[in-house]
Amino acid sequence: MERIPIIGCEDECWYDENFLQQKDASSLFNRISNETDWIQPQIRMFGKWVDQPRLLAWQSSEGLSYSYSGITLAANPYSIAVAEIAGKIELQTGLKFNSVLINFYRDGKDSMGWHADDEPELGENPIIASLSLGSARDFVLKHNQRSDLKKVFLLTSGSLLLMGKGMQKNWKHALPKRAHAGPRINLTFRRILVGE
Ligand SMILES: O=C(O)CCC(=O)C(=O)O
Repeated sequence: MERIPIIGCEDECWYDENFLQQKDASSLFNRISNETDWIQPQIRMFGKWVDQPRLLAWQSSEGLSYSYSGITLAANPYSIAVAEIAGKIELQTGLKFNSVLINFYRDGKDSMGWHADDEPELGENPIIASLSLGSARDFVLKHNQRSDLKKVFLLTSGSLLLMGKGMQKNWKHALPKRAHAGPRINLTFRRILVGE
């Protein structure tokens, strides 16, 4: 994969803009948007329950649930389309994942706030593979200690971003609102540790 140069974080992030061809990315977008049981659970923020500004789904090949921001997502099995793309990502990266968080951003008003994927069940240094489909959106990164280290990537349809070992420990990431954006699906493949 092509390595994204981020000063101070060279080993933490890789990006392959052309992981999928455009026609495959758009057919996968259609399959996943139709095959997925989307939910919009509320999360607890500053003591209040609020709607998350996007739809989502949690799927696991090993029946594993996922807890974050005060909620627990019960697992659905991988859909056929998700199982196929998981296999391709595992083959090309040499990594093994067992779960995926799928986010559906209906338009530019849907977003994801600043966070790190550092839940204990992902282990000390999780590696997360993030596949983007549909409308291109900015993905922003800021370093936890060095306020001068910030980065914006345009995640295009069919691209794969690999968030490597130090990424969740050293950086936060977000997907800000944008004035004009069409629908977008993002899949973040993760490995939940069970007895490892
Ligand atoms: O939609 C994206 O590209 C970001 C998703 C994300 O931050 C996450 O699933 O933790």
